[in-house]
Amino acid sequence: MNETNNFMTMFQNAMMRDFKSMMDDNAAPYKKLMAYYQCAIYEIETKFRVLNEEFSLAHDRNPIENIKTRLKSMDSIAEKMQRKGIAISAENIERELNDVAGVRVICTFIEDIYHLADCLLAQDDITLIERKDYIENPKPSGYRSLHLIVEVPIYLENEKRPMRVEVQLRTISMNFWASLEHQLRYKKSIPENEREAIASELRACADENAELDRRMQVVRKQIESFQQEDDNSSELMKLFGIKPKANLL
Ligand code: 0O2
Repeated sequence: MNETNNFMTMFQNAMMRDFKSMMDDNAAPYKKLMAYYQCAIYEIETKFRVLNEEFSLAHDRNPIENIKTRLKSMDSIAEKMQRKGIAISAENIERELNDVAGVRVICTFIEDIYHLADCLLAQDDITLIERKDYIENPKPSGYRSLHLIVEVPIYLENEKRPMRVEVQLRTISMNFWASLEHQLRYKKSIPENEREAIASELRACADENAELDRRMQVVRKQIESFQQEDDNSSELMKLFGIKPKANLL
């Protein structure tokens, strides 16, 4: 009896070892690929942080409110590959999907979005794969953002590897809107007529948001034009050696 038990334990242990090594063997290419995508995210995020820093020195304000990054989950990757009817393998994921690595840049003003996008695309290690301007051409849902699929090289021990990253640039109000609309998409329990009413209200909100973004940009320009006069006068004061009055605040 004892001999049988020992044999069973040895058999189970061997099975477990085989299963684990099979999982490790199969998981290794995915883990590696996901690590590469994570590195690509670091590269793109750093590029935006550098641009933000430089811009804030030159213009005394930050064009970027926030940067969010995400790696697509294995579940979402599997679901998308199935939807597209493509067999799941590390090579196919890399060839077929553009949005495994995602960087979302939340900007203060619409002009900042286009300026940052131009600055990124002007960098000589960035290749533009696709550009979708949902600000100029909003989706029927009301969704607005500028999407760029770019390729950025990552430098590994023995190789330079181009990796694709989806960059979404949007204003604070576009982001606020998209988060709320995203909830509507994934709440399956909402009855169809309610869903349509909410979607229609969201479309109206998206238009109002767009108008607000436009007006806020005009106000910023007005304020900046006065700022310019302030800067010019302080330059003149410096030139003539006039000391500014102490700021009492
Ligand atoms: P997640 O979890 O946000 O990543 P493709 O990805 O190219 O096969 P598509 O639709 O051509 O599919 O891509 P597109 O239009 O560039 O949009 C991809 C992403 O943009 C979506 O990712 C969303 O993040 C966002 N998006 C696009 N349209 C809408 C919209 O109407 N509402 C909201 N809230 N977000 C939108 P995923 O894959 O949906 O998921």
